[in-house]
Amino acid sequence: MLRRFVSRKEGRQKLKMEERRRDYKESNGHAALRQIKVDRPWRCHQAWTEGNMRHMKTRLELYKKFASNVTVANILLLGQIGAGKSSFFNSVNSIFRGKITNHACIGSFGHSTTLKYRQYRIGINNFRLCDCRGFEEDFPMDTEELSFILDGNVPEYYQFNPMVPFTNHSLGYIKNPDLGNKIHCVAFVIDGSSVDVMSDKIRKQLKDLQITVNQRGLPQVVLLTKLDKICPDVNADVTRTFTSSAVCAAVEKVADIMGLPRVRVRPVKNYENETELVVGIDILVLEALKCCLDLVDDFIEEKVRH
Ligand SMILES: Nc1nc2c(ncn2[C@@H]2O[C@H](COP(=O)(O)OP(=O)(O)OP(=O)(O)O)[C@@H](O)[C@H]2O)c(=O)[nH]1
Ligand SMILES: [Mg+2]
Repeated sequence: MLRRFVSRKEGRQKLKMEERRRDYKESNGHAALRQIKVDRPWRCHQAWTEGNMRHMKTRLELYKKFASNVTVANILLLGQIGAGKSSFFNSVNSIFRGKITNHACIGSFGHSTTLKYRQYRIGINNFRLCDCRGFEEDFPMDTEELSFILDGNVPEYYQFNPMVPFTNHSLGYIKNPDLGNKIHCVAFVIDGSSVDVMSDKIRKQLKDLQITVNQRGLPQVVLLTKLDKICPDVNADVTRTFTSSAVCAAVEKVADIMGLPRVRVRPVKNYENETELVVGIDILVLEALKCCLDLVDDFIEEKVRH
């Protein structure tokens, strides 16, 4: 009975999404799919060479935290279901392992694919990508639950239940986490191809979560995924990301929605259909990761000083 109810509801949601997409396309003359190539890149970026990619990778491998009680930087991936949070971890992991890996379960199943809280450490690197369940229109993420995650009270492998959020009575509650257990940077993961059809409910959820993040003074980044779906040119070759007006427009729109400077919106293409690593994809992912780690440094420095 519940299954039937849920699937009818999902069907309605899908229809609503399709309607919004259609309306948008009609009113914009397929603007989202039309690519106007700009002559000059709209943002300075790393050269798309293998040597440069290797250099970036090495620098991140050498990344170290300096505060005594913080040895590993914790970056939380937060976003709507299917935005590409787990795929981002898989992409980073693939780059550092030197081959395509699918360690984290990914997919589009109507509800969140990620059901457990995971703190993935990539190799022996000094950073962790913390992956959690995605929120939905009708199953928002509880802001109290987010507070516990940010403050380091939630144990790894905690099983999310949208009906029963985490509390200080939940199994495994970590009582006195130190700075090393807390989140040091939040990366909002947003599906670039759905920015134009983002519902008011999802916008409101993002804003509500952002308030909780802001209360802790935590730095924020947006990982704008699925660039290949925004622009056919980028789909053909990711090195066209910074000359794509469609990607530029999506970055501006998301910066506006989130109230963040444009530079905090990092376009990425996750590994999803590739069988081999691609230098361009690596560079976008590594640039995004570096941006997060630079912000972690500033945050921890500030925390240690006060
Ligand atoms: N084309 C394309 N597909 C992507 C990209 N990133 C992720 N995907 C696909 O999007 C779907 C959802 O990706 P996930 O990584 O599972 O998304 P998630 O945010 O972890 O989702 P939940 O765990 O359900 O909250 C998968 O089918 C991925 O292959 C991307 O950059 N481009
Ligand atoms: Mg996931």
